Amino acid sequence: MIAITRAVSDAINDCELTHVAREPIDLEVARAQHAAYERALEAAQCTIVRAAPAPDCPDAVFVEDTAIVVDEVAIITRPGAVSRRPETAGVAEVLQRFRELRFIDAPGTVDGGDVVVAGRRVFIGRSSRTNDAGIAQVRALLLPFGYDVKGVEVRGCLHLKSAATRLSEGQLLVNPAWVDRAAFDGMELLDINPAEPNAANLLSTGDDFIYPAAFPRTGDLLERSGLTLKIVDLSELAKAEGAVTCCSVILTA
Ligand code: CIR
Repeated sequence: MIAITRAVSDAINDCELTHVAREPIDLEVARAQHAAYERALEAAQCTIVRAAPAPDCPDAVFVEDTAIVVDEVAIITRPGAVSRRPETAGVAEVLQRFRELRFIDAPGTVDGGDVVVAGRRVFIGRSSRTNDAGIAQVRALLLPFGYDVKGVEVRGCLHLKSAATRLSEGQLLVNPAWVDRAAFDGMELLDINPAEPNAANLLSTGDDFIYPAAFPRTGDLLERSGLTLKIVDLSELAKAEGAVTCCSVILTA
């Protein structure tokens, strides 16, 4: 597997924030945590490929939002936040080595953080970042490859992946306060511990799982259900409203 990552920008303190109050982010700590995250990805059988740094893009470290990658193709998104649109070129530059590229066009907007792929099913959050035109474009681009794309309402959080992520092809980890269970008909759902609302963001890379230290109760639940977790501390990037899935784009080589 390949994990595309990107350095934490010098400007991260100017990041977009939606549901989190601004607090100073310590750049050195954020960079050390990001380096440990990359090591966890390597331990999870990923080869790291870094996009060129984008020091003028405060949110550049959150590469997930710039692309949707499946085995057949990569879709370069048009992020919902205008400040994030300059991030896509550098990720496209890397991804074109591995996949044919397609692009989301105006008026469509999509953040990769809204896109959950589970086998041939693709759930896309309708959020402050992703609109219906964007969802329709992803549907049209993936239909020829046999993917079923479904728009899903999210509330109270930034992205669909704040509320639901993939545990396996048929199973999701969810926070039912932020997304209705009924949206995922046919999938098996595991609920987070409700005392940890941000705990539904888990990163799976094949058979390995990377999970934040911040959610020990849900972490326990996952381990009791048989998963082995690689635990990382991303507390500084959480101040920029980032989590474990946001900091990489995972693809099969
Ligand atoms: C933003 O608001 O766009 C960034 N500060 C955080 C993006 C996090 N990305 C993600 O969850 N996929």
